[in-house]
Amino acid sequence: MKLTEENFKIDYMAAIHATTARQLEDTSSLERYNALGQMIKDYIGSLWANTNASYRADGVKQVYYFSMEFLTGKFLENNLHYLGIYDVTRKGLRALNIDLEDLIEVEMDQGLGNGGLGRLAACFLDAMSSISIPGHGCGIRYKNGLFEQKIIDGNQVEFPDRWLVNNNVWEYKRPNKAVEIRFNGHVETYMEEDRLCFKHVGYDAVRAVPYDTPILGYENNTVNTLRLWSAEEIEDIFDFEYFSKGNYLSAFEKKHSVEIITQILYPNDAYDEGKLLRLKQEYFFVSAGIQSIITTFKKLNLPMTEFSDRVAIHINDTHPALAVPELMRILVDEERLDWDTAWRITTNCISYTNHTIMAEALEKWPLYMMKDLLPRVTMVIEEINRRFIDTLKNIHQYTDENKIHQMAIINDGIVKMAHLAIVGSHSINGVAELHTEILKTRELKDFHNIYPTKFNNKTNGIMHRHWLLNANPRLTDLIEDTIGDGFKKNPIVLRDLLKYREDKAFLDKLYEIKHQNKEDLAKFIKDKLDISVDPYSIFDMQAKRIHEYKRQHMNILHVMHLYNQLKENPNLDMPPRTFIFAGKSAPSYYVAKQIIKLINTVGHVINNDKTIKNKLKVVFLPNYGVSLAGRMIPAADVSEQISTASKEASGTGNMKFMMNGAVTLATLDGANIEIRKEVGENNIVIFGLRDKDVYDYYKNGNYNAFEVYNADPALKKVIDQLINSFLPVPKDEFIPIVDRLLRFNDEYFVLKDFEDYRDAQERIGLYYRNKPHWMKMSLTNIACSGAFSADYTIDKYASGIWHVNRKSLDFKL
Ligand code: 4GP
Repeated sequence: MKLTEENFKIDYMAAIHATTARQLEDTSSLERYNALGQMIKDYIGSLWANTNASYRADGVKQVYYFSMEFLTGKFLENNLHYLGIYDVTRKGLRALNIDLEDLIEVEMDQGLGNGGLGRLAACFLDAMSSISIPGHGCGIRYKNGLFEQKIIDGNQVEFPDRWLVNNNVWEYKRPNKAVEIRFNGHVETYMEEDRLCFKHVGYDAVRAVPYDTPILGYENNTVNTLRLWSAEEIEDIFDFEYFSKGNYLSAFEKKHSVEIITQILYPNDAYDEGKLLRLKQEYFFVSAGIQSIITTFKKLNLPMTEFSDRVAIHINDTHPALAVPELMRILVDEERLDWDTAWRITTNCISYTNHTIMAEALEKWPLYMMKDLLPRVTMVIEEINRRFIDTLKNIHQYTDENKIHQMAIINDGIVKMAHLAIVGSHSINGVAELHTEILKTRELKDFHNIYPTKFNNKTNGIMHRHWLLNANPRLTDLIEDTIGDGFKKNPIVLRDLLKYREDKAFLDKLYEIKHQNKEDLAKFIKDKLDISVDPYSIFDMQAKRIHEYKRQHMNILHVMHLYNQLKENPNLDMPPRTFIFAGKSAPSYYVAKQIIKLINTVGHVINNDKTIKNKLKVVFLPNYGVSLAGRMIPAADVSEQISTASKEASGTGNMKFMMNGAVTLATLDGANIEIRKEVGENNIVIFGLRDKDVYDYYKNGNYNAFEVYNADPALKKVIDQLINSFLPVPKDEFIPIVDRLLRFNDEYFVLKDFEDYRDAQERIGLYYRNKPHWMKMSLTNIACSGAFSADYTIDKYASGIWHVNRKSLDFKL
């Protein structure tokens, strides 16, 4: 949009007065931020209205991306860039003596997600808008996002994330679009014109109220919607009888029991099986979302049979899998379609992405619980299951009762959400080539046998405009000066940078930018943690949720090994290294929390040891989230992607780091494999077991962790140091970690891969010391990262799964 500095100032002063009723000089940073947000939201308003009007006028097919998590982070900076008014805003504010950077800092992260899956959903929303796909998000407006992590005495301590405390300037509450969600009660049957009908009675009703946030496309006037649902009482009253008697707690009891549905986001990675509240949350937002989609569809005045021509519903992992029976319920009970027609529409609409093969993440619900909470929906699932088993027997001629039992949606009193999602959708995709292969040939093999064409791969992607343009303005400027700004809309053209591989002047500039970013991060670390790190050292980073399969403990054990070497020989010729960790552990995942404690304890020892001459430092940056990632990633030299092969479905941090010029140190797992294909094997450092080795060990049971431990003195030494008073903690503190590695035979092959990892780290050191060589590797990573833009991923979802068209043609891949 066009905006002059003068007009900006006029609009901004009006917004200050309207939102604060104060003079500018009397306002706080928060008020100034809110005024700016309000003003930008006003600018967006007409674009948003126009986008929706044109979708409706043309009756285009629209995508609804259902996700329990949307980790969107902040909006202000992005919205300014996308409207093309970042510079004028900055200048206009400067003229009023305000720093835009300060206002950007004030915004709180919208952290409504745990990690990869939630962040991916946010990147996908951006990409849908930016490549002009009519596509919206549907989720839950949790009052508290993922907990805030503080490190106290080396331990993770969780605090509530009150992201709404200052009001959320970007959302619109739309009470007129509220819908009713029904829980509990029972089902009555009756006949109507020869048709057996079902009625849900005696239920408890809850009001689902939508809050809409605009999702802007990049300079294309498209504004899609992220609709998050909040639970309220149907009639917002409290019990007056209790109140008059002074029993205030009871007076509000019902209100609280309803509001609790959207109070908190469940931390995952240690999935609490059978948590009723979680099931309530899942049905709550799925039912609300589908009801609102149906209302929108009905405005087109088309027969219900055309529903799947106009609507695609995507379920982000199994959490929204109740979309299958809920859509069936509405089509059959309320729209009076016959079962087969309803089933055709439902399966044509719904598609499903699997994000992990970790057993603990596979959702299962006790049948009795589901029946109690969702009596009619459970009947629908039972019918889907009955028909599915029929198909297995009659169409696929299955006679093996055992196999049928295993594949059933319901067996042994348990409802399996992955099976429901697979049976009820037309597309099932994995998120990287290897992951999809593993789904097809191992984890979901039986389903792949009967539905070979449903399975497909869509390798994840990232929002390059966020992770490059917003996070790394220095690098962005250099790229723009060198190859023009085409990469902003078409990131594959970053490949043009490959021409500069031998250009010393260019590589020097690249080095200088990385160094400045490292200086900035070093300052941040000093301010935050009072640890001095050397910006000339290798910044080696592992930033992601803490999990044994991601093997942060292998990383810190290697750091201990380097420390041991330095203690033996303080003059050891080794490039100085700073190991930087960040990530949250699920509060109930004990070993993961011990890993955090271990990193901090080792850090404490190393960082305070003067004898090693600052050659080694360890930093754990607390409260990893979108904003912190934006500070860290541009400063990374090395990106640690060291999961046990086969366990990391894709990873997306790996893509963000490479885009900012870090060299990946990786196992052949998830999207690391595709990264290697893009950059070539000389520009990535690979080590460790392959997925096949891992499966062979599991199958043959011939791995013996003790043998590996006994055979490698350096490894034995660091493991022993966990429990021999080397670390300043009680001797039994880290026994759970050692037990997992030895007594329980090292499920994730940390010991097995240790030696190879050590060698790989040595190679990293050698390459880094050869500066021109290193900068070429770094440049190659940046140049090849465009392929991982979510714009391309979404383009493939649109054509291959959703069958939707781009609404405008102003963007070409
Ligand atoms: C994550 C996977 O662990 C990660 O490999 C992948 O990149 C990401 O999804 C997006 O596809 N899974 C989750 C989860 O976040 O909660 O299962």
